[in-house]
Formats: sequence, C-alpha cells, structure tokens
Amino acid sequence: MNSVWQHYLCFLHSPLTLSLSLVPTISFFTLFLCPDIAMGTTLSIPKTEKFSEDGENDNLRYGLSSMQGWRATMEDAHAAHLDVDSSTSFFGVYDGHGGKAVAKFCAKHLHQQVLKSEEYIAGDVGTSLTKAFLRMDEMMRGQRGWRELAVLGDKVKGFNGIIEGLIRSPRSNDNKDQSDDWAFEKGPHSDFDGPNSGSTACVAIIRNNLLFVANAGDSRCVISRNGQAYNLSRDHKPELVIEKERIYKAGGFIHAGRINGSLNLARAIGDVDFKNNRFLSAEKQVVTANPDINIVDLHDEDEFIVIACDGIWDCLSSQQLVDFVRQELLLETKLSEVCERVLDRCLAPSLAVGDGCDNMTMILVQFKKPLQTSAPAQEQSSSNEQDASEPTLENS
Ligand SMILES: *[C@@H]1O[C@H](CO)[C@@H](O)[C@H](O)[C@H]1NC(C)=O
Ligand SMILES: *[C@@H]1O[C@H](CO)[C@@H](O)[C@H](O)[C@H]1NC(C)=O
Ligand SMILES: CC(=O)N[C@H]1CO[C@H](CO)[C@@H](O)[C@@H]1O
Repeated sequence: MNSVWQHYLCFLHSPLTLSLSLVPTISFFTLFLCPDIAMGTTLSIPKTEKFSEDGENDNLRYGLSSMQGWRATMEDAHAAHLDVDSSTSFFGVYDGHGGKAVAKFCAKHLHQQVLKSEEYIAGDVGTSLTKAFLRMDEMMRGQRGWRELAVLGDKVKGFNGIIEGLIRSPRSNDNKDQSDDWAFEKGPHSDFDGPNSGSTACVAIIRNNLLFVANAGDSRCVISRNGQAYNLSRDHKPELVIEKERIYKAGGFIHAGRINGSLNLARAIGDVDFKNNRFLSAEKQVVTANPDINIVDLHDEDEFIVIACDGIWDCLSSQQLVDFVRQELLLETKLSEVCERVLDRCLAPSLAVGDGCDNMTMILVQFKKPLQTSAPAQEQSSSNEQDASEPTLENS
C-alpha cells in the first residue's frame, strides 16, 4: 500500500486523532501511534495472511499461496492459468523489488503476450516466451506504460501513481487486452523510459508432455522426478560467470554481490536505469529481461514442479523443498495448503533470525497420471537435445 494511504488509515483508525484538528499535529501523532508504519518498511507484528488458490484440469492440479511475511508491502505477483488454450497451462511467479507495479504488470500482461506472438501460434513456445519477457520492458515505456504502471500502484517519477493513474485511465481499456496492439499514445509522459523498479519472472508452460521454463532473476523452478529435485532454472545472481561478463562488458560493476552496489540480481524486467546503454541490444545491457529457456520432456516419474521466489529458496534448498512437499502430500491433498505450510515453515519466528523476512509466493503444480504422451503433429521438433532421463539446465 502506498505509504501516504497507510498514514491516513492509521490516522483515521486512531481515536485520539478525532479530537485533534490542528494539521501540524497529524504527522506527530501518526509517528507516535504508528511508529512501524511511519518509520520503515518492516512491520513489528508479522502479517501472515495468505492469498491461496487451487485449480485442476484433466492433466494437472495446482495450488498456490502468497504471503506478505514481515515486509510492509507485498511485492510478489503471480499468474496461474490452467487452460490458456486447449492443451496449454501457464504459471508464473513475479517477485518485485523497489515497488510492486512491475510484478503486477507482468502478472497481467506476460502470458497474453506469449499467446499473441506469431512464434507461439507457429508452435515455438520457447521463442515466444523470450519475446514476451523482452516485450514487457517495451510496453512499460511511454505514456501508455506510465499510465498502466500508475494504475497498478507505484509512484512513478515523483507523481502519486495511484491518484493520477486512476484519474487518467480510461476504464474501458481493461477489457479489450486480447485484441490490443499496445499502440503508441501521445501524452504528458510520452518520453517515459520505463520504471526504475523491477521484477523477476519465472514462468512454466505445460503443453502436453512438454514443459517450458523461462526465467529471468532469482526466482526458481524445480521439478521432483521420483523424489529427486532438479533445478529447471538458474538463479541469476550477479556473481554467476555469464552474468558477470555481461555486466562488466556493459559498463557496470559488482560490489558486495550487487550490481553497482545496489541490485542483487542480474536479470529482471524493469530496472531501466541498468538498461540505458544506447550501443547495446536489450540482451547485452547490465541488467536484461532476456530469460533462460529450458525445455523438458515430461516422464511418468515426474511428480510435480514448484515455482517460488527467493524468499523460499533462502530458507530451503531445492531438495529440501521437494522432500517437504512430498511429505505433506502424504497427509494433505489440497495443494494450496501444502504451499501454505511451506510458507509457514519459511516464515522466521523473529526478525533476528535473518531469513524468512521476505514476501513469499509459491506455486505447486502436480501432474496427474498417466501423462498424456501423444504430442500433436505441429509440436515443436527443435530445441530439445537434452538427456532424456535428466532435466538438466540449458547453459546458453
Ligand atoms: C539448485 O540451485 C542451487 C542454487 O544455484 C544450488 O545451490 C543447488 O545445489 C541446486 N540444486 C539441485 C538439486 O540441483
Ligand atoms: C553503474 O556503474 C557504472 C560505472 O560506474 C555507471 O557508468 C552507471 O551509470 C551505473 N549505473 C547505475 C544505474 O547506477
Ligand atoms: C520474495 C521476496 O524477496 N520479495 C521481495 C519482497 O520485498 C523486498 C523489498 O522490496 C524485495 O527486496 C524482495 O525481493
């Protein structure tokens, strides 16, 4: 929530303020009565309410849960669409930093850009994912991008996005995204370069017996194959050799594990301050939205995948999480509850512990048996040259 509104809510909820009418006393009493809200981003009382959801079709079941943890604002967003078309499911976790608007923007638009692309229609899901990731940065520019981000709740370049965005946004726009080609719009923010806040994106598309994982950032997708955990994505931390090389070539540096001493991940959607080298393509900037694409043949031994943001992986390893989920699945069949237990397990009992203070999101997708094994004729024939028994990472 915008801090201005937090102040107001706090103010309105305080009985003491009812008797006070002097404006200068407002900020004093807000500070006095709501010190946590007024002074920082960490709440002293953990906010552990969760948003949870379940769904299933003939091939899979999913559950997800999202929890605010100890942070003052929830910056994660997610997308779960079981049937984006007759044979395809889409799941994405978007973990925002510096604000929630970019994560929400991705949750709203990324899957639609995948579905709209020529490559997707031609059966090349991997390329359509790459293009959709890069497209997010393009769409967030200019008057239209500015307005959309403002509506989604960030302050953009000093304007109060919530207020100005609501006034400016034509309401009818929300319904016609499917046919929308995101035309250029002239207006007061035509020269907007895009947001300085950003988001990771970790997306899984399941189509018949193929799994496509696209990742940019430090969220992670893991598969359980007969109880063995395999990473299906690579955490894009600045220290990784391939990231480091790109960062230095593009003129950035790494200090204390962070790009230019500030950003602790090397790929993200948004963060345009790290993407403004005019001589380089989007893929070669200090920070890039360009995802790794991993294509996996699903087997009968494949039990489930998990997509989760770094808050989970800071607390459990891939194998530990797979073990935990398998244990829970023996007792609990509602997948969102399994996710909730993981989140509870990862929520640190106090701030002193260090880990677990993040906002957290986890999606669990379980394959129903037997897997559909006949892929349609137009199915992708390229790209998958991996060892059939082990879903290794593509290291491109
Ligand atoms: C998954 O990736 C993490 C982070 O790079 C690594 O520490 C871990 O060993 C990997 N786990 C598996 C099962 O590959
Ligand atoms: C990062 O550091 C490089 C080298 O000092 C500098 O040229 C660049 O402007 C910095 N970028 C940001 C966004 O801080
Ligand atoms: C899961 C997670 O870590 N999400 C984000 C929660 O909010 C903070 C503060 O902005 C981010 O740094 C985290 O990445």
